[in-house]
Amino acid sequence: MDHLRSPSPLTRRSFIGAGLSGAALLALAACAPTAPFLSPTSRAVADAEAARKVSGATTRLALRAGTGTLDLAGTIAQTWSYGAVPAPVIRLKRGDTLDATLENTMPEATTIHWHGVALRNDMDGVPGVTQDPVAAGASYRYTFAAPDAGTYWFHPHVGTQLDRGLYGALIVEDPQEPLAYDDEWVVILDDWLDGVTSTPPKVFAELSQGMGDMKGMGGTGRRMGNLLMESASKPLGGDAGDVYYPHYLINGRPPADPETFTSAPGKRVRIRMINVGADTAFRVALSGHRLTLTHSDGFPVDPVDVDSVLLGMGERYDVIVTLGDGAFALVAEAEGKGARAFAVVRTGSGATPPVDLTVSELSGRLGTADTLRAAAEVALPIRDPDLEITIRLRGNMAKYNWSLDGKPFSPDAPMDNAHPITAGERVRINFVNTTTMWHPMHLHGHTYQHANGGPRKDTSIVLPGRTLSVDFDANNPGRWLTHCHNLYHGEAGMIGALAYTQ
Ligand SMILES: [Cu+2]
Repeated sequence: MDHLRSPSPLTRRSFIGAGLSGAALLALAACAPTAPFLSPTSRAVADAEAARKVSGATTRLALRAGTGTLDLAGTIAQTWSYGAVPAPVIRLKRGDTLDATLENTMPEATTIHWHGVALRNDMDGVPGVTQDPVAAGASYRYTFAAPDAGTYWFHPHVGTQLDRGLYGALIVEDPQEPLAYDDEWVVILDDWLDGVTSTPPKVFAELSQGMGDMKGMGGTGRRMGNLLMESASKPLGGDAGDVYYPHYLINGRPPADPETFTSAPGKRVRIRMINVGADTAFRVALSGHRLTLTHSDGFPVDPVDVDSVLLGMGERYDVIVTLGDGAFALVAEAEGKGARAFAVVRTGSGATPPVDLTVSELSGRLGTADTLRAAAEVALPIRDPDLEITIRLRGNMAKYNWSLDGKPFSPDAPMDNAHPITAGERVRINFVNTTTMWHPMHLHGHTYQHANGGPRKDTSIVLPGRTLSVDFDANNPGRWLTHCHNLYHGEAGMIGALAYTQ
């Protein structure tokens, strides 16, 4: 019955090892994939999607990515967008399915990443990891259930496309919304240069040359070409950014042509803030008002009253504000860069505030993730981690060699340095920032919780020289990136992966 015997691993190993020394054999074994990863199209991914509680409702829409223009108060910028900048807000209810067909009329391949959504892995929009890139002229259908209410957004995950006009808000409403408010505004913050002073690929090429020892930490907003030589921020622990932007936008509009939000005195408004910038943190305040911070990256927190809120790239905060009577400045300071985005809130008569209005709330109590606690209903049950992954943020401006653990991401072999995780585990990630710059670290497919009862989030500022520990439950099988959401740091290689084992 010899023909029924399984091939012996020993026999196979001795065949491979023929002629190799014991040490070489060990090295080979160390390189072999000991833990094959689940594929995005595996049964486990489909099963996880089937287990999601769905409402049965489906929202169908088309997103046409193409070339176009953006009118910046008379400056016409050539750019790429989903038709408008930002794209029209996509709204679902929790449990609804989104069925979005992307039509790519741009001159290069693209994808859409649904930032923050714990969705099925094969819809996560990461080329070479969860799908093939959508070629110029091709289409792709994204279909997934949105399991959690909250403020999310979408953008390409290809090259430097995010620093053009390719972004929009994805709002997942709670059918049993516990918050009481009269109105809701989406405030999208962006740093803009595309088609004005440069293009994102050119900026990345310049950055990639490295800045030598030229980069200082003294002042604010000194530039050289498209690069920022000085951009200091206290809450960001030093250097605030790398890129000079001629415009900062709220909902696609510069301060010279601001959006005006109208309402009435005494109304309670929920403001959903989203930082879609590539290289800019924003400090947001509404003149004459305090803000009650209620949600971080879509998930509720114990409400905290603040004067202003700091958002790194990719972060979202929801606030509730009770409006006064008059005209007010909604300002988003480009943190450490000496410029701002601006909009107007009007509930009555009065002169429109000037763009350069001194807004005292900007220097008041600042809401940041480390001041927040997860609301009880979304706090993770207390549990010791089964697995602890330490990720060291590395690199510097001189060489522009940003990486995780000194292993720059390889698009050709994206799983080479992936951290294996197993479904059901409580996983702790320690982001250790060994650099002299802050980094907004993002995890795909999960909403972790900051250690010691902190907020639920998917994108978190990690300050220079500091460590941020976050916990999550491995309950969404697949292959997931974790990366710096400074677009140019990511493009330089500051991307890693966590992958579920089979
Ligand atoms: Cu970074």
